[in-house]
Amino acid sequence: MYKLYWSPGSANMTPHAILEEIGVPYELIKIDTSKGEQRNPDYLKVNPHARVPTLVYDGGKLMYEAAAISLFLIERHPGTGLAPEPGHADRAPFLQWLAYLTNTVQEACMHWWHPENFVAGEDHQAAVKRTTEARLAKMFGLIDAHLAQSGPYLCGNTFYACDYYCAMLARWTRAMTAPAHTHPRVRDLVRAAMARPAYARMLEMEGIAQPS
Ligand SMILES: N[C@@H](CCC(=O)N[C@@H](CS)C(=O)NCC(=O)O)C(=O)O
Repeated sequence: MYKLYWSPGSANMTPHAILEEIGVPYELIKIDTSKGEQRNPDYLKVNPHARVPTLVYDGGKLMYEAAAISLFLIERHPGTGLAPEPGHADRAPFLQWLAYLTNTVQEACMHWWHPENFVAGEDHQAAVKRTTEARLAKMFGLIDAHLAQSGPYLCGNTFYACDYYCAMLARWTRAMTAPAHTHPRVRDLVRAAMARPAYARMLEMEGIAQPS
């Protein structure tokens, strides 16, 4: 049975929704990052990077990185349709979007949520947040333009795990001046994710809501 270490609304959202899509039994182990539980010695043995999510599989093997966990789970459980097979025409854009979202958009979100990890001093941190917010607005603007031209989903007509990832990151912008879902096509994508029972169950289980 899988175990997923998670914290409400964190990068676990996507792998958590995918576990719900797959429908296998799994155990959730809460690590409340708002209380600093990711730095508890016991959890550091699980993930020395002090981050969530971490997946436990095959009776004790450990894996972290939300995008990698997502792909790993999908490939282990064929039939979800959440990733195009190698050779499929959607494979290249799927990999592109998943990597872009986790490398670039997610990192920018981390600058906004945790400017103290990047620079000292309140003024500097406020400046990092302002700059990051403008960068994220531009990124989601470009995503919105792409969806307008080639959507309704990131790879066209099929909803994949990269769309879940985009919906998750859109939620992370909810406290910004111009949240991602104020872009109409991004909003439609978020609504499409929320309309999937697995994503809706994940939101409920994590005790979180998503503006859209
Ligand atoms: N690249 C990692 C990042 C995970 C990550 O940053 N998780 C955040 C929550 S969204 C976390 O654990 N933060 C705790 C901390 O920064 O101390 C992934 O995608 O899994």
